[in-house]
Amino acid sequence: MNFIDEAFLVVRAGNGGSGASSFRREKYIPFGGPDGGDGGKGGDIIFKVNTNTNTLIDFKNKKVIEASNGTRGSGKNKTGAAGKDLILYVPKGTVIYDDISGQELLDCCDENEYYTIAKGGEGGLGNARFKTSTNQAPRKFTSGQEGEIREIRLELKSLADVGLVGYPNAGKSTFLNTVSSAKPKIGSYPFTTLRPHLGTIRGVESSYVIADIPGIIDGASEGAGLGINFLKHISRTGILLIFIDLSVFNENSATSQIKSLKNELKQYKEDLTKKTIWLVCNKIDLFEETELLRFKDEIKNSFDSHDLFMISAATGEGTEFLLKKLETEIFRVN
Ligand SMILES: Nc1nc2c(ncn2[C@@H]2O[C@H](COP(=O)(O)OP(=O)(O)OP(=O)(O)O)[C@@H](O)[C@H]2O)c(=O)[nH]1
Ligand SMILES: [Mg+2]
Repeated sequence: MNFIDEAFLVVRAGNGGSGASSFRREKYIPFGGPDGGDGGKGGDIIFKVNTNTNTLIDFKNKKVIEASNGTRGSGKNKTGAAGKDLILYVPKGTVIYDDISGQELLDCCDENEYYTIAKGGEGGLGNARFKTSTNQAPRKFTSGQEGEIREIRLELKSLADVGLVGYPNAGKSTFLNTVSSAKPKIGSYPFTTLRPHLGTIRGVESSYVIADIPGIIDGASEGAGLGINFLKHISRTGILLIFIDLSVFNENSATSQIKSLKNELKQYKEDLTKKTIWLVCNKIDLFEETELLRFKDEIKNSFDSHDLFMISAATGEGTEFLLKKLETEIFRVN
């Protein structure tokens, strides 16, 4: 599997080069003054967003990443060469934490930005800098500063407006296929989706992004199924859609399904349950109107505070109405 959404690294920026101690030696100038140049600056380590990638796989086997050092200054007031900055490309939405303190350092969301994580050391000063009226021939120079070193953790938290949550087979990926140009795999077996997929919806006035993630089962927070770590990809969304599979609906399990899913969300992060959560009953094409009304009533009885939608991801019925509501809600939230 080439999808990785967490990586650990040590980044070390380049050291500054040392200043030089040197004196002019030219024909016919017996006592040339000091001409030792400064050392070059060490290279920075910089993160940049690459919108063509959606995985941190490139960092999987990397442990230490180093930028090059600045070189030593030299005579004739020559400054040493600066170390080359090292640019590391990450997917949009990669958050970088200090792995020791846990503090968030950078959130790489803007593809036009350069995010410097470790600064290269400044170059040392050459002896030419130390010439004064009382000391015309200083030998003093300084060494370059050390580059910054950081132990960091990279975490990809996808950027999306809407997240799809549900048991496996509920039809989350079918929905994303129907309403966007994203093409996550669809299958009649659980855990067809193994990594998040993002789909852009071109609304009437704006575009927004829906994230489809692997299905969640009871006990996912304790590691059952594919676990709940994928929930990080919907942690930034404003709205969550809980998908309910009507084909496995029975009167006792409908409410418990929703309760379990909400509980797994809570286990991951309390904040997730504070988002706007809408309930989406999928696969209405399999039922008569009277049955659908019965399902609706039952869910409304227990979860009246959540908006409820009835759709068929396969035929597209009800999806246009849902998308319209989503667009309005996203505009309202922003
Ligand atoms: N009849 C009917 N079948 C549907 C509908 N939506 C999805 N399905 C079927 O349900 C099965 C599961 O669909 P997926 O979209 O893969 O489900 P998922 O929620 O993404 O599942 P995971 O990726 O495993 O979490 C597939 O066989 C789909 O063809 C629907 O509206 N009506
Ligand atoms: Mg799926």
